[in-house]
Amino acid sequence: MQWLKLKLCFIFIISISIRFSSGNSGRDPNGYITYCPCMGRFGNQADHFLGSLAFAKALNRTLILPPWVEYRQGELRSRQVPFNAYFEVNPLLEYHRVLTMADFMWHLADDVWPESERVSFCYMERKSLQEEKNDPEKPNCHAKDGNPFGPFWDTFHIDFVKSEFYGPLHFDVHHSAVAAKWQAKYPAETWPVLAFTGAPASFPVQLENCPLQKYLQWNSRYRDAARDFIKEQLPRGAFLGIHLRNGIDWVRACEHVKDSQHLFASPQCLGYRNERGNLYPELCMPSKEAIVRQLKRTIKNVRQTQPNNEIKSVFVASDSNHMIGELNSALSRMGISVHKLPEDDPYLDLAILGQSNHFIGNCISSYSAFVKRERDTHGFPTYFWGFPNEKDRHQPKVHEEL
Ligand SMILES: Nc1nc2c(ncn2[C@@H]2O[C@H](COP(=O)(O)OP(=O)(O)OP(=O)(O)O)[C@@H](O)[C@H]2O)c(=O)[nH]1
Ligand SMILES: *[C@@H]1O[C@H](CO)[C@@H](O)[C@H](O)[C@H]1NC(C)=O
Repeated sequence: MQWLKLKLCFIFIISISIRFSSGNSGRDPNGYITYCPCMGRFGNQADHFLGSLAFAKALNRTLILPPWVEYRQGELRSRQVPFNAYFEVNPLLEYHRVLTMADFMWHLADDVWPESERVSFCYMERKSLQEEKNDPEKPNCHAKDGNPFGPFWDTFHIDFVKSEFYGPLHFDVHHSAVAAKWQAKYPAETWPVLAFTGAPASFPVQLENCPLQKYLQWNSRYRDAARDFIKEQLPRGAFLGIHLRNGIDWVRACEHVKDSQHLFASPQCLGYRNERGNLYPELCMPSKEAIVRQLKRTIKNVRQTQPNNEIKSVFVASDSNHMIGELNSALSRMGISVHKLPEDDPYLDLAILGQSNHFIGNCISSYSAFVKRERDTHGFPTYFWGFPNEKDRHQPKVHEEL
């Protein structure tokens, strides 16, 4: 046992010295980007993260990894959870220079970003909700106005002394020469840190940035917890993971289906230019009957096409109604058991869905989109509720495309 301890100790020392030589010690002459993931919950923030990572790379600035912003029922202020509470930092370094916000603030901020030089960046003036703060002579980003804006920067005791309006510059580094324009307008010598009031990225995530998901890897805590759950709680054999997004907020979100071409993550199944069709309600909110029908169809399909790797169980992730009773009674005759986590954990749900042999997600949900992107990096299959549209199923053309 002793050699193992020694070896671990050795690895530990090496990794410490790597940390100091690469990330923490030196100041990046090409500057930094920091931003508040101030829009939406995890799925939205993850979309924004990938875009921000690509943006930082295009500008060749180090990306400061923001904490994740979380909302708890009954709390007025958001909570900030360190980036590495869920994900590894090191794999990201294979793509680009990054460091956690805590590392930056503790080790570099005094030198790189003194309090008197903290400028917040927004596209154009943002009005404060408190009317008396709006000075027509002095437009401002009001970067700390409201929740989660204030609580986010407060986590690291950051206040801004000035605002900078960067319009008409934008973040689409893939389809324009805008990165060079950023560098020309905001050189790192005079602007060592660009601090954005929101993510420097689009929502939903651009197609070009989806593959960056491969650098976003669950930390060992989540990898182990997912593996243990699968091994200990699910019957041996393949399992089908499903995401049921059906809480009351979702019912309301789905009302927007009728007046849009795209809604949230819908390009993941419909295509960014609606190449694979237009929105319809069942994509957002499938009926219970449709869910059961699609589950049975998927399980039978896998039985026929992969007889050696039959689906033995279904793992359900949901923000609201897991339908465990209904699904168990519908599927038990097929010899399938239905499972969920004993305690709600949106991150563990995601990590398990990422590992399932098959996955049915909600095309509109960016939470489902996280799972799809992760699975795509492994070549694991993803399907969506109500897709393709049952009404089109008889038309051979749609079938062929898929
Ligand atoms: N535990 C758990 N939580 C979920 C699940 N689905 C959604 N949620 C919660 O609901 C949030 C949904 O917000 P996002 O992650 O931004 O994704 P979205 O589905 O596009 O939803 P909106 O942004 O609210 O329109 C998640 O971050 C979770 O906190 C689930 O399957 N399991
Ligand atoms: C990008 O930044 C790094 C670190 O500051 C630097 O070593 C490298 O030369 C830069 N690359 C370009 C193309 O400017």
